[in-house]
Parts: sequence; C-alpha cells; structure tokens
Amino acid sequence: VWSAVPAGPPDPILGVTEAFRADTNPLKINLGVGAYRDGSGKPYILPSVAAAEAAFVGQADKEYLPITGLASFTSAAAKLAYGADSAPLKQGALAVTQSISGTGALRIGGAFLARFYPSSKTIYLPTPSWGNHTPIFRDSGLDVKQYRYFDKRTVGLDWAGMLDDIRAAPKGSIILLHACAHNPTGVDPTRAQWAELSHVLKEGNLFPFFDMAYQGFASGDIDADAFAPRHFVQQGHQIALCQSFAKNMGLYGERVGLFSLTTSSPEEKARVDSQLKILIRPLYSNPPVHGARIASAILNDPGLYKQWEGEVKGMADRIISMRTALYNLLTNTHHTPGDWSHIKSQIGMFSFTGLTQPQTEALAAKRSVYMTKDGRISMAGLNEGNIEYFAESVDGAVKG
Ligand code: PLP
Ligand code: TYF
Repeated sequence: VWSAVPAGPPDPILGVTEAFRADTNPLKINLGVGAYRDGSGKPYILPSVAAAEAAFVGQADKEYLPITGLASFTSAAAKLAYGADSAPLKQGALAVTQSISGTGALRIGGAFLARFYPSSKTIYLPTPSWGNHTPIFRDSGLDVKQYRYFDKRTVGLDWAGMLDDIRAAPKGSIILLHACAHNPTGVDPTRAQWAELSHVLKEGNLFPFFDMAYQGFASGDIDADAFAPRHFVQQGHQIALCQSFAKNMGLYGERVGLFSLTTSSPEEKARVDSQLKILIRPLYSNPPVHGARIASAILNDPGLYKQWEGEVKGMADRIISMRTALYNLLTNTHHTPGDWSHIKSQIGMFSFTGLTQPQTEALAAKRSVYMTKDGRISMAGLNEGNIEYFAESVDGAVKG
C-alpha cells in the first residue's frame, strides 16, 4: 500500500542528537538541541517543579480536562505573560486555551487565523526562524513568507532590512515575532526598536503573532522578557500569543503551553472561545493534565512562585556566565581570529557563532563537537567541565 511513500528528511535539529549518541569519544559535546543542562551537563529538574509535583502525585485523579484545559493554569499563565494589570485580562476580553506546549499553541493559532482572520492568509517569518515554524504554519493552512532579520556581516539585527520588508508586506498580513531570545540567532530588537515596530505594524494594519517560548530565559526576569507583547497590547494592538513552559519550567516532555488572543470585548471573547473549542476538539479533544497541574501549583502559590523565579534566574545566569567564559577563552586565551563579542551580546538559549558549515562538519568529525549546520550552539550545553575543550576546538576549526 505504501510503495509510493517517499522517504522524508530527518529533523535537522534532532538529527544532531542522533549523530552525537552514535559517537564513542568520551570528550564529545552536544550543543545541538535547545534543552537546558546544569553545570555538570545533566538535565535539570527544577526543585520548585519537584516540590509542586510531590504534593499531588498519587492523589490527583486522571479525569479529562475541559477542551481548553485547566482553568487555574490558563488564568495564571495568561497573567504571567500579559501582567496582572493588563487591560484585556481585566476586561475579560482575553480568549485563552491550554495547548500542547509552544508547538501546539502555534498550530492552534495558525489554524484559527487560517479559518477566521479576515484580512490575510499570509504569515511573515524572520529569516532565519525556528525550523518548525514553516511546516507548522503551512500545515495550518497559511502561506509562509519571510522578512529579513539577521545580518551575517554584523552578526546582529538587520534592522533596516526588517523594517523595509515589514513595511512592504500587504496590508493586514500576519507578522510572526519572537517575543524574546530569538531562535536560532540570539538576536533581539531593543525596546526602542520594539516601540518602532509597534508603530510600523499599526500603520500597515498588520497582525502581530508572538511566539514566546523563552519567557524568563533571556534576562532571568519574567516581566522584562514579556516586554514586547505587553507593549504591543498597551499600544492598542490585538495580538496572538503562544507560550511554552518547556524551557522556563523544564517541563519539555510534559507539553505545557498556552495560546491566547486579545479580543475587543467579553462578548467577542466568548465567540472566539467557542470556535477555539470547535477547532481543538477534533485535533486532540483535550490537553494533558499532569504538567498543567505542576505549572498551576507553581504559578498560584506565592512561595513556590518565588522559588521558581529564582531557579529561572539561576538558569539564565548560568547561560550568561558561559557566554562571558567562552568569549574570554576565544579572545584572550586563544586569540582566535575574528570578533567574538556577539557571543556575549546574543540573548537566550542560543548563540549564532558565525561558524561556517564546513567548520561545523570538521568540529563534529575531528573533535566530536556537535551543533546545527548553521553554526548555532545551545549555550546551555556548555559547562566548566567542557568549555575549554570546546573553545580549543573552535579555535582549531577557525585557524584551519
Ligand atoms: N518556538 C520556538 C522559537 C522554539 O524555540 C520552540 C522550541 O523550543 C518552540 C516554539 C516550541 O517548543 P515546545 O513545543 O517544546 O514548547
Ligand atoms: O530549537 C531547538 O533546539 C528547540 C528544541 O522538533 C526543539 O526548539 C528542536 C526540534 C524540535 C522540537 C524542539
């Protein structure tokens, strides 16, 4: 029956992990996938998560959640993103549903806009963007186009190109924005640039669709990292917002996320809610309960919340300290040719190193150092035990 099914390509990010697993070199390093590792290279179970989970394990029933998820979780998660004093929240005009992590939020959002957004079926993504964005939005029924974002020459933001392309988008188009800690580049607009983007999107009647997979992970401050979506809402935009608790709570495999849309009134919200349910019901009926209970316990208990904030900051700070250490090793210890200051200025989980594809291939083949072919490294994969070997390897690859 399936003789005509062609073999498809493997996921470019998860493929790196497969190659890493097959390598027997004891010095091997995996900087491919964006998953946090602690100072000894191990996955990190946040103590706040362990405490929240311990309090209900074996006691909570396994009944179905409602279609839009656990209400105590969705209301607290919305508050986390928008801020407690956000107008649409206070007015009861925010349509919200739990989602299968950030990916599921993007998919629900894409499908909702494909079905109901009246002005356009085209979403513009930054170049480059997270590799899964294009298939998610295509499969949702949207057309995918690009705006310029990253400038290879400066290893920074192509601000002029970004503005030109967004200004040139047809009126009403959907613009995907990474709220913070842009994946894969680690390059974010400044607050002044966000403010200008807000004006430019207003002028073009463009629809801001935020992907916020790293709230708290960028700066270590939950509120600071939510600046962009909050600013757009304050400026009167109606927005879509996707949240993930994979990174900031380390709940990767629990699939905890949120999708929300600001609406103009409680009455409009009720209509949007009803259509979100109609969209979700035939997809997966209702979301998983376990991780949502963990996140709900943390977000609703002041003591656990405070503890969690400290743990998020701890993860962000460890990543930032690895940026400084790597910069110092390349610049001061090895005198590696080139300017490496972008390693310190880039934000969040990743650094876009500027290493070329042949250099990344040589690093894997000769040094068992694995990263994606575009030269992206997950900073969280570095620690005091492996950073010197990594810097020495990069130095060797650059000097050839
Ligand atoms: N959006 C971006 C930019 C990401 O980097 C990721 C991956 O971590 C996601 C969304 C969704 O991840 P998840 O589905 O694990 O929450
Ligand atoms: O970019 C990353 O590494 C993270 C993790 O299919 C990830 O977003 C990678 C691939 C994937 C799901 C998550």
